[in-house]
Amino acid sequence: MKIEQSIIDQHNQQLLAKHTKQVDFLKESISNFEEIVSKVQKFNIAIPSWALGTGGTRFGRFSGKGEPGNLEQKIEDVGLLHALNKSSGAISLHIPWDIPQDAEKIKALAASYGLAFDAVNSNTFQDQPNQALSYKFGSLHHVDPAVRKQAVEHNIEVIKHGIALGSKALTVWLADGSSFPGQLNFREAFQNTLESLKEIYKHLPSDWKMFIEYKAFEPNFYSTTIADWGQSLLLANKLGDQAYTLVDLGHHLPNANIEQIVALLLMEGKLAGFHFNDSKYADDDLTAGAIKPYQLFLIFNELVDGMDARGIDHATGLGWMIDASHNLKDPLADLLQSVEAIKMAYAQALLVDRQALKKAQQENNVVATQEILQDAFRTDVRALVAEARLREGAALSPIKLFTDINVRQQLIDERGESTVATGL
Ligand code: PSV
Ligand code: MN
Ligand code: MN
Repeated sequence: MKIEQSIIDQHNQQLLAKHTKQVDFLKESISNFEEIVSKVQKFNIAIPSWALGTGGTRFGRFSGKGEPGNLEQKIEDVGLLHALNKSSGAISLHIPWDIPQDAEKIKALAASYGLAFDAVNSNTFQDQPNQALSYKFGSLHHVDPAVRKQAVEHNIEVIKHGIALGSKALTVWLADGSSFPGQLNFREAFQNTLESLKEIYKHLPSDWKMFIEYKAFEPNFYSTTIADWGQSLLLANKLGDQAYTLVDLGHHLPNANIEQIVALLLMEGKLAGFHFNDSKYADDDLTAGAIKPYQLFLIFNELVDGMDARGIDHATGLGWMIDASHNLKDPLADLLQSVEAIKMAYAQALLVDRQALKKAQQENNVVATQEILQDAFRTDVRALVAEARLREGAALSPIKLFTDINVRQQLIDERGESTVATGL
């Protein structure tokens, strides 16, 4: 299905009077309202192909209805999101779940929805049917060079698919690690990983980036071979200028100061970008901003500050993506909520009075620094973000329109009730 522009315009018409009042109110208090709106307008967040279906947990999976059953339908789903919010203009594919049979056709289909292809993701955490060697004990770090070679070749294959689609980055997330002390020689595992990544790196086109994702735990529970930002950065530095550290918000040990990590990676020119999600306990993959919206704001506060300091374009300089899982909510509704939360955090960070903050920091005025940050965080920017959408031709309230026209029912009518999308 496609959402016609006339449906969006009609929806906007209904909400316009109230919206205009809210915008007028905000304009009175935000002197650079126009500048912030135009930045928010340009800000897009990619959608991962694996977040379009219900994820389940290791205890069970309650399938959703009308889920996308193939790559074309996944693109259609992201197209729906993008029509509603004009902020989800790219899809990130996971190979081999999303192998495009005809790249040109798939590219044209995506373009018809205004979508580009974000980073491509390799998968060496599962064994595929007919695969020669198993990844049970890891992939790029494996003790057996033949397994490492197989995993390297898979990544090279993924790059080729990405080139055909116009992607510009490869994201490597490894499940490699150990669950018991003594199982692994840490130094050898790290060296093997580095050597494997070096092989893959050789095959990166010159305008590509390699994103190295870290994760502290799970599926292995004693050690992960790329466990934290230090280990990822070590690899990225050894690999070269095209390698960067990717921050997935759910991949840290509890209470980690992610905003500080982000600030330093950005300072070093080694921040790849993000997998946005939220969590209370671990890699919960919940809706961005659902649990810790202040943390999300503080991260964006560092991002805006650091990107401006380095002259990095906010919209295109880093990789922005969601990495979520949906066990209770409709995945599309959840993704709309995540995008909204991310854009709000971004808008609030743009509100921070940087000059006043700098001055208060210099004076060690701790009361003032808190006031300045929280003043921005506590500003209700919903109408500002909606205004940015309106100007892009998207819906004033994507969630309301999604519900009002019953997008899910339309998808069920088209695709059926018992559908299963590939995903984590
Ligand atoms: C597993 O934790 C994970 O969620 C990682 O965050 C990856 O980015 C994603 O799966 C896809 O491989
Ligand atoms: Mn991730
Ligand atoms: Mn994860």
